[in-house]
Amino acid sequence: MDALIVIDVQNDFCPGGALAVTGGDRVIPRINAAMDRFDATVLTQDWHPQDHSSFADVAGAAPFSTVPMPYGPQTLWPRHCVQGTAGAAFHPDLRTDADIILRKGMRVGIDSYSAFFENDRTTATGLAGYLRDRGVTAVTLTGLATDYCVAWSALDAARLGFAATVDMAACRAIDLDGSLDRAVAEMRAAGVTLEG
Ligand code: VGL
Ligand code: ZN
Repeated sequence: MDALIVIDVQNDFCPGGALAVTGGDRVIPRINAAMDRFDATVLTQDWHPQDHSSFADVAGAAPFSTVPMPYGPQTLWPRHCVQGTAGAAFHPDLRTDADIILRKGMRVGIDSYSAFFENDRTTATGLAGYLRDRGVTAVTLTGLATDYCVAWSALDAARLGFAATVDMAACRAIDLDGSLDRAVAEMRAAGVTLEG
């Protein structure tokens, strides 16, 4: 069984949003078309409380700077995807007739880039169990952003034993200080297939 995982195609990551990814909305037609070709479809939604510790204004430091957290270095972001806001909603053109919608990043003290684990890389979201219960052995990842939530999800999928593919044409990157090149190298080294 093959699953399509669509990461964080939300207004705040699209043009005009609080943490806009260049061309973020351009991935939508390809993702919508792909949804019919998979046995299971998963959407994720970055879903932060308003006082989330990854927000630069909460931490009192510059956006895109890095601070130490108990679980490791954490990049600080402009406030984005606050629970229940228009920015946290899926882009209106995205198909939302998925099998499951997984929200992540809800805990104040820890970020969650990956759909599988919070940023301590050990606290599970439950997605692996869901996929295994559905008989899924292979996952294709799409969405935003290539170098953060997509890459971390792909690396975890491979680590968990799923055959992992990233459809690069259905992703767009933030690309902060070489983060895209690093993410691509890490994904290749982990055996993730990059296509598109
Ligand atoms: C993301 C930064 C902060 C992402 C989410 O979806 O890639 N990036 N929160
Ligand atoms: Zn976030």
